[in-house]
Amino acid sequence: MNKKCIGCGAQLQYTYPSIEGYVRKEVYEKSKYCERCFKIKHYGKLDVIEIKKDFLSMIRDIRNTNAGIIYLIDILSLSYINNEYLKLLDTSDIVLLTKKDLVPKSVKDKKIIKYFKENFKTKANVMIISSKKKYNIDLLFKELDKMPKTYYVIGQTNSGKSTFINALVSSIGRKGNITTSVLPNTTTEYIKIKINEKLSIIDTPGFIEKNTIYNYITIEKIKEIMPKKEIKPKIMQTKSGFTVIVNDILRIDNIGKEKANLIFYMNNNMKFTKVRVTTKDDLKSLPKKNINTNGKTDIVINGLGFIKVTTKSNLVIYTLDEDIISTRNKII
Ligand SMILES: Nc1nc2c(ncn2[C@@H]2O[C@H](COP(=O)(O)OP(=O)(O)OP(=O)(O)O)[C@@H](O)[C@H]2O)c(=O)[nH]1
Ligand SMILES: [Mg+2]
Repeated sequence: MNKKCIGCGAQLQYTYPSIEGYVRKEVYEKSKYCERCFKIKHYGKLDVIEIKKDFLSMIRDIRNTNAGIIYLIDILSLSYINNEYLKLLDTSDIVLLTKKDLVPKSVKDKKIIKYFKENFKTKANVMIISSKKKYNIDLLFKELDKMPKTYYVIGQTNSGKSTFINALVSSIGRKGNITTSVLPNTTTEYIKIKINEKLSIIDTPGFIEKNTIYNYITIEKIKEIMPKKEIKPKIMQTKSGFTVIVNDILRIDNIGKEKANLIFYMNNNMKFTKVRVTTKDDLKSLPKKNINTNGKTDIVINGLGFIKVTTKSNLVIYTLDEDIISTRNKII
């Protein structure tokens, strides 16, 4: 048995149904995909499998070769707190900020790049892409073709690595076969794609961070709350002593003396409700974090989106885990 799934990179096997790369014995010979990728592709059915990898040692191994590194970060999840993988930015040749199509059109690329370079203190070549809208994919291809070699595409799970490689492959008129999905750990092993004689791209399994909402909710929920279209910011003004509740996932209490101005950048279908701080609900029993804003603060709920707070406010945030809450200087 030495065939690999062209969707996720796992070694195909017919012995252990709950382990990566499984196909039924009868179809092993003719299968190109493992059963899980086949189900994702044809039925949109998602099964999560856990991968245990030491990503930092994986990157060390990559650095010991002549290969380059392309580091992908989902623009909506940009956060510089609690992220041990950010030190990898410095050894990356190119940083791609992905899913530009979700960011309001009024926000210019230049502004995001300037923000990123200043706040993340990197000298890497930073570009903004949307694989979904094929935005900047041709430009990037030209960049890579100037310095052709083997590049590893790395980044957090769901940052869009496989979707990006498929877009790159289709920009040169070929078909991108790698499986992509909203579930964590879609790609399980390296997948090498030869673009031309000199240029190859290797897809890798994504890093799983502790501080992302994906670790705390079901796949159905991930599908429901992941932003899918250009975000229309939702403005909520909250008086002192009032609370904003967002679906059944987030609660923000304004415990300061002044009104708070909150602008939500999340899935456009989220439901917002205002109640008094004294109102008890299930969200109030969740982990919480006190946040003081200075009028130029974004509160990032990693995986869900972010809230720009344009007032000096004293807030208490309740959500599934306090580690998914962080702050940064405002991006927009
Ligand atoms: N809106 C939008 N969604 C995107 C874009 N790129 C990827 N996605 C979505 O993001 C989700 C994750 O994409 P993948 O390409 O599977 O992410 P990955 O980084 O390969 O994830 P792992 O294999 O788990 O490490 C999927 O639902 C994609 O459709 C983009 O440019 N725009
Ligand atoms: Mg992938």
